[in-house]
Amino acid sequence: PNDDGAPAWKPPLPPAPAVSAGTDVEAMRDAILAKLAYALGKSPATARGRDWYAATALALRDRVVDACLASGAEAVPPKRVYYLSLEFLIGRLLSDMMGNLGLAATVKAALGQLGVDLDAVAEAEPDAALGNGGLGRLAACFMESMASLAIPAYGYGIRYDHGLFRQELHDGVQREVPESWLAEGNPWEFERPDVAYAISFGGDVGMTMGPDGAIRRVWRPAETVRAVAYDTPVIGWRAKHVNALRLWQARAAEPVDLALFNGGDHVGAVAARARAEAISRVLYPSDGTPAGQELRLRQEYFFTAASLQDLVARHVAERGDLRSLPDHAAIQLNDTHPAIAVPELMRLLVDEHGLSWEDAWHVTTHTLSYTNHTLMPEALETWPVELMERLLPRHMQIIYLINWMHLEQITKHRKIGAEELATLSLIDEEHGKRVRMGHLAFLGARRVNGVSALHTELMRTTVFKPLHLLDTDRIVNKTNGITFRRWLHNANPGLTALAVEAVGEGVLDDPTRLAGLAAFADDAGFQARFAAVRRERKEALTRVVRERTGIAVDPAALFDVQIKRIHEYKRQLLNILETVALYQAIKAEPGRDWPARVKLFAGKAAPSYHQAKLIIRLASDVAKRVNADPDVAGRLTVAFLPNYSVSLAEAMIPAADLSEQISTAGLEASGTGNMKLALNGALTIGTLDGANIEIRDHVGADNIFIFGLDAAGVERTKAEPGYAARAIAASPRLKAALDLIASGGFSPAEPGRFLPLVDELRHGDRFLLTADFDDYWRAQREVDAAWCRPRTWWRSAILNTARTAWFSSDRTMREYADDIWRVRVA
Ligand code: B1H
Repeated sequence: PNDDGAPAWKPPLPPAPAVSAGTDVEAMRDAILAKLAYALGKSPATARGRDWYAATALALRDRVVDACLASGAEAVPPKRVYYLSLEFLIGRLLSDMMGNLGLAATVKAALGQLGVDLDAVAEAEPDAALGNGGLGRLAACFMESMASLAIPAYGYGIRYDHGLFRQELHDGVQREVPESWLAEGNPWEFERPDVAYAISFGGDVGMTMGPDGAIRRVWRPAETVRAVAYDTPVIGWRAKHVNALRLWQARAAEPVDLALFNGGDHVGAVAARARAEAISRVLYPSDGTPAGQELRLRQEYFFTAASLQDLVARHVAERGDLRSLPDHAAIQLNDTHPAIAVPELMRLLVDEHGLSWEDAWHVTTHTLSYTNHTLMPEALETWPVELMERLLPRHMQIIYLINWMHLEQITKHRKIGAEELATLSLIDEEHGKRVRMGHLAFLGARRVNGVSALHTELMRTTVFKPLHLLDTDRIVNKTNGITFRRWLHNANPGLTALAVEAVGEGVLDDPTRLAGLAAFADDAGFQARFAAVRRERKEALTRVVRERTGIAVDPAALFDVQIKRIHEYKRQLLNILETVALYQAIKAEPGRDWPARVKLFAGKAAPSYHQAKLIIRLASDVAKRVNADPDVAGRLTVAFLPNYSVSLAEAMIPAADLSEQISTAGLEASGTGNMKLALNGALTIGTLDGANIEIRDHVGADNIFIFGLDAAGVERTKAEPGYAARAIAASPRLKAALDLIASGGFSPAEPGRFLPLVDELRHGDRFLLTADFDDYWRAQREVDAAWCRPRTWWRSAILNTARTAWFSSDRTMREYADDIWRVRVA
């Protein structure tokens, strides 16, 4: 034992044989060669990186199919989970598939025999960026965890031709370029032309008499498109189980209007087709600002209706009676984007399958559950009644009926004022009649969940308070998680190998064994190994930074990382203000021994979000001046990395020393990047917001830098008019930073460039940057001091890795399975 009494770091065990037998390698090599020849029509001599990637993926897909057949996937399980999400931010799949099949070393060796480098092959895979940020990435982590836990599940979404835009930066100005991830085909998916459904829009609703003499409604739609399924297998850890991600592509009912075509109108002949196919053309890059577009509502209904038809057909085929649907299916609505599932399932059950309203309502409210991901007013979906009536007339009738029964139920039992009734209604009458999709999802759901403890509490006390008081059991907390296979094993093999050496192979199956690393937190030898792993990732990231920005950074410096969508509430601007203040402080006191720091930013702004785009521009302009100033050279470097993606996250997270999680308290529902960074041993500087609170509870207050107002403090401060002006007046450091920006210090050619940002802070400051600035500065200087004491820094870093096992999405999925879905986990 060393002086702390902790067991000393023991020499590493001899590595286990990586590959079981040479014949596996040869079989894999031959399988790849066969795919190259017979599926791609190429020879090793003519194959490009992309061909090797496709051949390797196809060979691996065969193994996934074998694993699927071996796991008895054909059998009917007692209950399935259906995860409906408009976004699945998957990223690349090759290392996921190799890792979970246990074939990473085999594939590397097989390609090696062919003279091909696995890393280069992996780089040829485009990211599947079918999501905006945390919400979409969460869906992807959940899919992987469900497969690893052998929970029978389908993910349902849209197969967008173009995922999230590619971000180019031209002098700091974001330009959006379409991303074409399917341009050269997708070797992972299976097209299912036989799995197709008709999806209708518009028209009107008529009446008819059923055989029982009862009146029935018939929707007579004006337009119908086809939804065609594409399945991507999702394989679990150690290939135990395989699920499918089923994404729908929109196709026209008729590919061409032959009469128009033969009449010479070659463009008009395919106009209807273009309109239909537009539904699955592009992912909305809105992220938190309602798209407010008819096409967005068409997307939402399109994939929800196709998914419900699919699962209803499966249930009828397997079980016959739809009244038993809640026993065999649990449908999770990922935010309100699929909330139209509530009236659509009612319509299917009542209009198409003849159930009574009461039976149908019982089935619906015992099958659906809803996850809320934000309480920010601008992100809460509402749709104009007028638009709903035009696009989905039968659904609007059903919504009115649900609302009438819901309000009847309340007024039957107690007297209630008009004002309170208005807060409970599905229809918001204050902003022109609009349907509140959150309310609709709440009423249709058996369980409604928040994504962190704080966020769940805020759901109960703010937006959903009136509905919560009607049924206090409905809202439950399910704190988010991340899949460790991608975010630790695959993204950081060096750290994973170190953990395996220290606490044994079992850590790969049971992340709670990471706790065993705590015993080595003070061990100098272990700290050195931990630091060496980090150093190696930082050197790799240094090369990426140089390639993407031309900026040279020192891998010995503290890497301070803020990576997430650009949004005012996430407060990248607070980080930039601190950067400017630090720049001024170093210039004022050049003699002090300032620790070397590299500030790294990455993230995309919604194309129409002007303030967010201006924040990117400011970061770039600050980088330009700071990096060129010899007075701060070697102490402060700033870089904004373009085109943040899952793949870039995988490169940045293992290289981060400091994780910036600095949102205005109460506004970040959870965060998941915070978990990935802490797991990889970055220390967090953050507010008491979202899952940061739970991260602090796990890693310990000594191993995290907390600053700023908490959610209650934010509410109190907002109630004091003029707080921004007072805060600026009280902080010379903040005032000086704002003045330098406002006077064109970073934009001499256009001094007023950043006035919209500065003015917002001086006259409003909705996100309380001014209120938190001084405490943020204090916390950052604490970071400096801690960085200068390597023994305590690495101790904290190791404890972060050791104590974040609870944030595994396996834990999250077990909680959903137990409390929400009531499905057994193998
Ligand atoms: C989250 C969104 C979101 N919350 C609308 N809400 C979108 C809303 O394109 N849109 O219209 C897209 C995304 N995304 C995030 O969900 C939260 O901000 C994070 O705090 C949370 O970690 C994540 C997963 O729960």
